[in-house]
Amino acid sequence: MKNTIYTKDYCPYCRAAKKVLKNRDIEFTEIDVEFDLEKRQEMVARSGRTTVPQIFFEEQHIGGYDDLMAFLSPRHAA
Ligand SMILES: N[C@@H](CCC(=O)N[C@@H](CS)C(=O)NCC(=O)O)C(=O)O
Repeated sequence: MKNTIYTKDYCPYCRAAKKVLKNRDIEFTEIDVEFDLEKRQEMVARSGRTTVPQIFFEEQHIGGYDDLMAFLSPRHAA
């Protein structure tokens, strides 16, 4: 499974999102867009958003940290 998280180094939401994914043994590829304009443009094109993190499970856009928590919550799974 190719999951992707677009991040910036200084971003606390990115660190929190990565911690949640790791705690749940969800593998991911991290793409740091802080100084990579091409990858940042890719993130905006895929997500329609300019904030980080932006998280994808395969091609499904999950969103940012708040969206990830909602997506992984038991209520969502029920
Ligand atoms: N509610 C959003 C908050 C995301 C957010 O505020 N990210 C900040 C960095 S921590 C951001 O992207 N700010 C604009 C920027 O750094 O370009 C989430 O849960 O992901």
